[in-house]
Amino acid sequence: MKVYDAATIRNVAIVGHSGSGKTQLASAILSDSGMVNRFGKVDEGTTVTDYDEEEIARKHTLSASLAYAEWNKTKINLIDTPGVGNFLSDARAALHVADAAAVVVDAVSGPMVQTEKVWEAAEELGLPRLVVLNRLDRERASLSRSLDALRVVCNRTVIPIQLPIGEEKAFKGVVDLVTKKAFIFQSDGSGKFSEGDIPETMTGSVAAAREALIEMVAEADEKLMEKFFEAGTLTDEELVGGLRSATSGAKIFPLVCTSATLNIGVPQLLDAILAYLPSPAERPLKGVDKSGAEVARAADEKAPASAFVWKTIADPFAGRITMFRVVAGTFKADSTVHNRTREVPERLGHLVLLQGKTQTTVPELKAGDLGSVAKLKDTLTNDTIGDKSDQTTFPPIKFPEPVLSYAIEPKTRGDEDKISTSMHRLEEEDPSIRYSRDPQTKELLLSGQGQLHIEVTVAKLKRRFGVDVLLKPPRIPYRETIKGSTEAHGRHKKQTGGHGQFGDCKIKVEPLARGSDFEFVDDIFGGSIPRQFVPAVEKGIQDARTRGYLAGYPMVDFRVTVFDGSYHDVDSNELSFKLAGSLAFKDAMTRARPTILEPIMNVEVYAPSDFAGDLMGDLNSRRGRIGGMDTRGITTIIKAQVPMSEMLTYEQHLTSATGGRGSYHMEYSHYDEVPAHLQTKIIAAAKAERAGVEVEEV
Ligand SMILES: Nc1nc2c(ncn2[C@@H]2O[C@H](COP(=O)(O)OP(=O)(O)OP(=O)(O)O)[C@@H](O)[C@H]2O)c(=O)[nH]1
Ligand SMILES: [Mg+2]
Repeated sequence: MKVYDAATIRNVAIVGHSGSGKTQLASAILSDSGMVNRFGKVDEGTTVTDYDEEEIARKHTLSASLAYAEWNKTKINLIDTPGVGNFLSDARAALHVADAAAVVVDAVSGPMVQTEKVWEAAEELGLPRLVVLNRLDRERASLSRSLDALRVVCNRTVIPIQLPIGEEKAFKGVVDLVTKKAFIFQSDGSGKFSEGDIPETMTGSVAAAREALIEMVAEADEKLMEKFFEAGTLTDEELVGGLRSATSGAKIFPLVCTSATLNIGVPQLLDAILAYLPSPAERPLKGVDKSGAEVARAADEKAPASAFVWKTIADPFAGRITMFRVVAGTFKADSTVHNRTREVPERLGHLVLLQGKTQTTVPELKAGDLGSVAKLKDTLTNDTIGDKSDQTTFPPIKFPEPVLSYAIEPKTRGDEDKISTSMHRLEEEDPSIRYSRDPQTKELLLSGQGQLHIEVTVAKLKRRFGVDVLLKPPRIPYRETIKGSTEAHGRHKKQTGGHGQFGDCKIKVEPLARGSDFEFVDDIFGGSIPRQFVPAVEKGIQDARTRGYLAGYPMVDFRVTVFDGSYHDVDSNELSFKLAGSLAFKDAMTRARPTILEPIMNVEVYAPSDFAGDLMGDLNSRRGRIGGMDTRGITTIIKAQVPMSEMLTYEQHLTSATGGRGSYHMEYSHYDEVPAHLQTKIIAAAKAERAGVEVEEV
């Protein structure tokens, strides 16, 4: 494989809602550019970018993967990303290292909830975007309806640069509005096409669409606007130049038309990527220098080397595979680099390009390219590696906090250690999961973005690391807090015979604002509790609060002030004051009006408008608070806040209620008090669960 310089590279993240055809599109691109001999199909499990067994079995991309195509002497790096909500963090990570996004949209459903999410993520990064309107061969596919919705959901400046020839089953090619050429494709999926004149029936619509495109391009640039007013139109040259700079500047979002399964429109998409999207040479990346000042790093291959790690794969055989973008300089195989984030040296072995899972070694990688390396020792996702003289680091990708936890249990006794080491490897690969141990029940907890995310993680654990675990029902991370203030007293005394124990403290407890967690204030004057024992009081209270009071959930959002106490010269020790602290906490809880908090989620539901009434009724019955409703074309968007405990079965409900045409996105919002009648149930359940599990000490 050739080594490319920045000007002959394009880095494109393929993003969009699940099922819009991203993976199939990547497959068509690889086939049309001659990178593979066989046109892989998602439905047959033969695509390059969905190579993982889990992806093949589920027919969904679950992890971002890399591929590259050579087109007109330019290397197009593609990152195929997941569209399923649970896995969207990988799409966000990909956008961080891409210079542009291809936002794939299903021409039947139009933009959906994850389309909007990835659009927002690209917007935050200021990324240029092409909209790929795919699945135009399907029944009820529509450019005009999709465009109406896209203009509301995404941006007013989404503008077709092509029109489809033929509708639904008869979709057979595209008209390029810039060159006014028509491309008619063979129906065998070979991607072969013939060039011809615009079909007569389309001359009117093509002229109108071209006019709209010219106006939009003129509007994006003052000089062009003047020319447009003078001449009433733009020359072809002005149109191409204007479209390129407006697209690169993320002012205009050109739309192209495809069918990824029939392989229609794909070569024209590649032409558009080359013509209108920027190369890395045109997009310096923002980093920070040693002093924390922002710096822009241009893709200069002669500069000191610097690369950003955006993804890590935990392979039990090949070890860690580290995927990075060379931001500046040149990386050479078999060399030593410096990890700037951790300040440790790293030895690079083979540098590889990934075509799905297939690795090709290259002697070097230049600025602007995406590459990988195996078996790095200390480097993880979000690190910066490079020349030791280079002080730049790049801002980390923010991964979402887990929203749901399941208890897991090894199927084979004694597998705990194996679970722990394997889970740490998987955490390196996927920073949106968390593995921990429940302080109350001592159960192993696996936390992630949703049920599917957890199931996939458990499947990976089994397949890659040979550890089989049992998934228990999801747990809601309830919290406890107090609503009242009170003073309380705790005294631990054991002075019968031998060396005694004596600890005694008085505390005040008071509620704090939501999200403040816990504060401890030492307000002891005059030595009523000797200095060295105050931390023991705090420790006793800390231990007690993590065990909760009502139902065993950690108590948060309150302050404890220790203001008095007494001690015994001989019998007082740390343990006694710890126990006194714990007793004072329990005493306080009898009067501080403890209550249970539950996590509330921000939920956005997208569905065809006919379903809006039913879906709102359902959200209400889930104790949801509807925050707003919006109609965008044929789609209604409902925003609501719903307790997490009511959302566990939502996925199944939405699918069956809308025949699979609805989608939703959910993320953690805040904690709120659980209604009293439900608290009773939670307390009873906690009691039942604990009976026989653990008897509290003290
Ligand atoms: N009729 C038709 N089907 C398509 C087209 N593109 C993709 N499909 C089918 O749609 C389904 C989903 O395609 P994928 O490429 O896996 O979609 P994706 O966007 O990668 O989905 P995720 O990986 O879940 O985000 C598969 O069954 C494809 O065969 C198309 O242009 N026309
Ligand atoms: Mg996919």
